[in-house]
Amino acid sequence: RVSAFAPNPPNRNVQVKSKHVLSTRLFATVEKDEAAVDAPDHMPELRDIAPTIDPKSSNTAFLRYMSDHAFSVANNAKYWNERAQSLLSWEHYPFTSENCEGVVTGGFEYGDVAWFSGAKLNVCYNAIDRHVQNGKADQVAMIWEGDEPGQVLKFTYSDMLRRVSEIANALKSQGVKKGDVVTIYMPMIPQLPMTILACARIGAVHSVVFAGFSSEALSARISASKSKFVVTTDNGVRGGKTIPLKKIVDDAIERNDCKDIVKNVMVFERERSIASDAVTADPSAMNWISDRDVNMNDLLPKQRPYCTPETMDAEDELFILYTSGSTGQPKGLVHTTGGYSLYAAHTIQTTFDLQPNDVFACVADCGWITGHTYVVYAPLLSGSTTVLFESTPLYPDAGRYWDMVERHKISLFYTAPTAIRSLVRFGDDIPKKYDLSSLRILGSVGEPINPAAWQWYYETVGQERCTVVDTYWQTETGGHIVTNIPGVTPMKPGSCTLPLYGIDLVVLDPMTGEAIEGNDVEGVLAIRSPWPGIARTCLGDHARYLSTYLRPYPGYYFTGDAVYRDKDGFYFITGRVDDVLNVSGHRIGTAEVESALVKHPSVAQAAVVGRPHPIKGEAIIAYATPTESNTEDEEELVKELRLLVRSEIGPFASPDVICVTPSLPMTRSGKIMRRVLRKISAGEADQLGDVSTLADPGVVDVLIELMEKQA
Ligand code: 6R9
Repeated sequence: RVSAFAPNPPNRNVQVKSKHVLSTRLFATVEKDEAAVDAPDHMPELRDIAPTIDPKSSNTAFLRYMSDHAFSVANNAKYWNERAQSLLSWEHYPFTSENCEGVVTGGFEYGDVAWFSGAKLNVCYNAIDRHVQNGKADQVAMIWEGDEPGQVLKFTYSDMLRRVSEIANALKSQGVKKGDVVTIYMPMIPQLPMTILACARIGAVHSVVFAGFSSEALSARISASKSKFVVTTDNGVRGGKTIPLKKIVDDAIERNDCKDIVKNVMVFERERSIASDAVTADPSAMNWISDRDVNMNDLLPKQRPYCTPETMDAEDELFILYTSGSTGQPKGLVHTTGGYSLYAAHTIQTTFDLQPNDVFACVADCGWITGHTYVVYAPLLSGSTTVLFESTPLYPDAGRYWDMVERHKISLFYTAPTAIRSLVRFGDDIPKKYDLSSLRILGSVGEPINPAAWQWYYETVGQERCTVVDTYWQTETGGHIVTNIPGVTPMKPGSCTLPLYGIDLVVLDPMTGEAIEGNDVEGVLAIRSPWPGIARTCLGDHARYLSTYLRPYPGYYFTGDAVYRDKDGFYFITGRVDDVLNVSGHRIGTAEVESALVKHPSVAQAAVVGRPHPIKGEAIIAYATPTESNTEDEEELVKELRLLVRSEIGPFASPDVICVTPSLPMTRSGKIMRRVLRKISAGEADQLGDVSTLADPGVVDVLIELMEKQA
């Protein structure tokens, strides 16, 4: 059993001093027979383990949270106006504490939200220069932990200023201008965050593509963003394996219309970038295309190590990040300069109680939003020390994280439940071998954390001394939106607990779209009013932005997640309601995998569903029906399909099971009944429910038999 009220470090963060307006909404109790309301069926254990919270016994910090939260929601513009002035340095800030009119304009009707428009700042200046100017020139800004343990580089804030400036000037020398999109396809070497910041410095819009994506996926993202510039490395190294990134970039540019789009590929040599004594790689080994490719390691020594930061409007685009949705096409979400950076700084300081002397290790890859916000922007905007981790939790063994915690005296550690689950298997002795006394707060992100993983994280890693923060958010939200706050709000295992300041969270009835009041209720999760970190549009497709997020429930931002609000008002995310899977904390659209499968000439139709997986959260189960003319051997076909998914999306999207079937469960109107496939995949064929609308009910038995063979 875990205690809900483990000792929390006091939060020294100063929130807006508000009049104490007590929110009653959180504890509005509903008169209902408690036993009559079931927990979401796939999370029964959570209800079991989650203790009841008696509001009367709540500490003052918690009561203060409630009043601050209520204040921040009721006075949205005023609240963020204060945060903006205290957390960022603006070149020009047209609002005053007395007058915050215009701090936020637009809304959810047209999706024309703008924060602080007219205000000017540079995010890179805020992440580096101001710390150099304020006495932190020699403080370590970034610790790089390479793939091999002990392969460490440290960069002070003044090192960062020089390095980022050199890269910024190198980008300029290649013709990159304010507003240009720069695609970054790089491994987790120091030059990755530095290139991100260099783009921000000169006002270029970065589009980081996770280096696990295939050449086709990279190509689609370059093409969609019309990105003339690509920055990459010769190779990436992870878990001892070398990945030829430049070669993948070369292949990507051969695909779609990228040959006409990409003018310039800037290549870092990984070895030369991390070791000053490394020898120059042989250009012929890198398939050098002389009128297109530029060697960054040759270019950098020629650059002046100072570059003047570009003045940007708060609403200028800062970056694009592609994420999966319910169609085959990934969405390029656009984040803007002022709102995003404010939200990054605000959330890390609130959720992680981040202090300047903290060593913050978020072990996510910079190719995902978690890496953007909590490896790069948030810790550096806050003037602390960030850790950049190139390897995996299991390389060279399952003690890698804890070894790193000990060596770097990491105080705040942030990972995903899937990584925790993969380590639990190796037992308690491994973390116990290391000195973990530097740890203060442990974070979880990406998917709901199951009780067993939570307990292990809290007891074995955190030694019942550290707060575990379960941070719920999305690529679209820019930063945390629902999480407990150390020393302020209580932990509840499996629950991301309560909304952060400024987030007006609602549970909607999925059918009527009405907000559901009271507690012990289920519905879909939505937000009532804009916050600074919200993505502003989908690149080149605002209609898609509206139809995905703002039109499904008019007046609200729709997260796509289902939620249960328990009797204490605490939130439990119960899974996505769209066709998006969460595999090892990675968002994968079933439609993306399906469109990859049907590219095979022998496949007539494909359907992809998720099924619970003990480590990955969800496993990908694919069903494919062969064309009538297909003569291919089944085993061969499955092999080819697997390769196809790897080459269309990336190895991380490779299905766990590919089942070749003569037919799929279709309704008479020709729709695939995924509900049926999900149940069969999960081995719950006895709970199929109503299948009377199936065109051919006989298909069910065929599929059950096929699935049993797979197991
Ligand atoms: C940050 C990130 C977003 C989706 C989101 C939800 C799931 C993230 C969670 C969580 C339960 C948490 N999710 N954090 N579910 N508890 N603490 O992961 O962004 O890749 O865009 O995924 O991940 O389903 O909608 P992204």
